[in-house]
Amino acid sequence: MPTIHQLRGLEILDSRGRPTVQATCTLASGARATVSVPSGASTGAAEALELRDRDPARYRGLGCRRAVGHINGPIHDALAGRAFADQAALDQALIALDGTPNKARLGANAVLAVSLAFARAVAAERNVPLYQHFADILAGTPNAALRSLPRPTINLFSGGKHAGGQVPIQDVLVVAASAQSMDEALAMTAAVFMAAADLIRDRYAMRTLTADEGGLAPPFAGAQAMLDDAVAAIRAAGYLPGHEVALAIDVAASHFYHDGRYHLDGDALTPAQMIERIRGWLDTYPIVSVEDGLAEDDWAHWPALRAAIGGRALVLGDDLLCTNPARIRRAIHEHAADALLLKVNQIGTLSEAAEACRLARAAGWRVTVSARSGETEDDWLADLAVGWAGDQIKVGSVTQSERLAKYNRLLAIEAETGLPLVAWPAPE
Ligand code: 2PG
Ligand code: MG
Repeated sequence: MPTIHQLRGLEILDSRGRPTVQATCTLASGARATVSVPSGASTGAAEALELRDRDPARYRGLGCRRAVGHINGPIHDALAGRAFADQAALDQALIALDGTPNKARLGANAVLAVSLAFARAVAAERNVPLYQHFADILAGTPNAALRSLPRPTINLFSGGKHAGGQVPIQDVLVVAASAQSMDEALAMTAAVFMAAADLIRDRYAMRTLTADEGGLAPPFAGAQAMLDDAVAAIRAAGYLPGHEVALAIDVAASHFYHDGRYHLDGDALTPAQMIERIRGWLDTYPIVSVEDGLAEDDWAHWPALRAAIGGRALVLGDDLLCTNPARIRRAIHEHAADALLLKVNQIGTLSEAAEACRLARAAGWRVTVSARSGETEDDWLADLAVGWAGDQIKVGSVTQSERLAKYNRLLAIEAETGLPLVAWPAPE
């Protein structure tokens, strides 16, 4: 049984230059692993609490010394010398030690770093690849079968909180629908990205300056211009929109929803009008996935959104669900969505994220495994997406090393396993 010898935390910097948490777990066997955790900007209100120092004199209050102190102090003190039968036992101990519903005492950043570092150390102790260990954790058995590689949904254009809010829609993503392999999906997406960069230079007289997740972020006139330009880039790269390359969008609607209205492109839309707007986009553009088409607290209208677009595009919940099993249960019950955006730091332990994944699967939902806008060079997310058989992976653009670390790891896993790319979306 894996026995924890030592836990150590370190404050490091993420891709935005903001502090985040790294943890190293050493087991009694000598196996040792280090993990870094990401951080969001367009966060859901129901996410577990990311503990920040709130000292305005240092990193504008965003320091993580308290979270790191919790790893080196109370978490190490409580867990060192103890043996844990499995990941669930370790995570239970962390949840009990924290004692709050949202990890507010120790910090979800501290708790998740330990949860993941333990997983990676145990994988090393078992001498199995991390993706296999993740698969075994989800299945609850060793040597669980691996199914497929996730199809990447790759950031092309950015807006919202990741790009200074020049346009309300947060992401327009490229889906290499006809790609047969990860290698092909990345090459196709890179071709679209380069075509888009040329188009942006000509149309907006802009260099290829990129947003938080590496997407292009010119001053689009509105959502429609963003989507028109994406389709133009697909064509310019020589692909047939919809058939070879499709689009996914993260509307991130929570961030422009106030007083019951969606403030989009100069309009103040009612929820019904917002749903119609999205349906109109689906009629015009090859969109196969719509994330957060409505706001996180607009529960009353999500079922109507699903009824309007379900079957044509995924109705993907991010802020709505926050990888939170209770919220996912409610969404399943109310037919509010049909796909889960899974971000482990929204909930704070691997075991709770696994429960979220199992719930979604049992309801017949698709699962998109997602990075955060503030990432690190760590690549564990690629292993998680393969181990948990994510249908999609969302990591950001094909630029910037904190994004490419995950794509490069997916290429290595593809070469190692020969797994096929998941069949989605269905060929037209
Ligand atoms: C999202 C994520 C990733 P953030 O909204 O889906 O794109 O953003 O990490 O800022 O929450
Ligand atoms: Mg989102």
